[in-house]
Amino acid sequence: MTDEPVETAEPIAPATTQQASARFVRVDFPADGRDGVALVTISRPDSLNALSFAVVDQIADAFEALGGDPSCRAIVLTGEGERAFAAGADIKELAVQEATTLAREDPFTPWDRIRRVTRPLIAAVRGFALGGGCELAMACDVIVAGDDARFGQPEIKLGVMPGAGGTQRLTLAIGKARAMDLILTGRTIDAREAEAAGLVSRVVPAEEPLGTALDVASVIASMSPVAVAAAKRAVLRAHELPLEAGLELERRDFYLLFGSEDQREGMAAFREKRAPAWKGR
Ligand code: CO8
Repeated sequence: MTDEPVETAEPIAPATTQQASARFVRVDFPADGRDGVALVTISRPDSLNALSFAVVDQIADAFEALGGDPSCRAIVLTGEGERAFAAGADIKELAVQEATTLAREDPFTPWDRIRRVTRPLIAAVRGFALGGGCELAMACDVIVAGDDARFGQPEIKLGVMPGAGGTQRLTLAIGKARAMDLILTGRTIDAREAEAAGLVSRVVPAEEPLGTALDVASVIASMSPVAVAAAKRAVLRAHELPLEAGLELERRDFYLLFGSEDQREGMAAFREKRAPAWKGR
């Protein structure tokens, strides 16, 4: 796989770069009894899995394809190698961009596609999750971090700011005071500090995030897909809506789940002391 820096004096048009033909994202289905789980791997280890426009586009493509596959019930996202989940946007590509090109081409639209993924997304983070890499982890629903992970939004050191959700999601995750500290100084934090701040779901030994993330995905995949989709939607609304609107929508979806076969099956199985057989409807 070629992974050469893009060398051009011209601003790069998104999705039509020289990189667009290279594959930087792999999709696997772990063949170890983890039914319903897909693994998406960002594979640019020589660049610490830097997120060029093409890479983010390929991640969004992979998520959308898996979202259309009823046999996929949960998706794990990770970065190739031990050094990084993703060390941010591809600085070599970003460096040559111009405001007018960015405004015209709007190359961050794949991030909107990632936001709309209905399958649960579990990030398995080793090493660096910086800038766009931290934003990508935060776009996932659960973050499992190795104790070697480092999180941060160092864009300020490059004379810019987070651009793919960092100012919003980091603030929602860890609060204004801590988010301002990280975003305005560019300081990075380790996995333990990230866990204490509420940024990550679990911290595990350095070599274990992928296995743990696959286990988490496997548990989620064993639940009713209808209930999982509704629950994910409702939790995201806590971030997107004022409390009153969020509570109203949560209650409506809760009521609606009582129109599903899975609700009847789940509660019947509990009463009959057996495992539920989900129908996904
Ligand atoms: N972009 C491009 N290449 C990178 C990046 C990156 N973000 N990060 C690392 N690399 C490359 C290095 O250039 C180097 O390549 P080469 O061997 O060809 O010189 C290779 O990866 C290894 O990196 P280092 O030698 O620097 O490794 P170190 O262990 O010395 O340092 C660090 C690791 C601290 C992670 C360091 O590489 C670093 O600071 N990287 C940049 C981190 C950063 O600033 N990230 C934010 C980028 S801006 C951003 O994300 C904006 C978000 C906007 C929206 C998102 C759109 C996708």
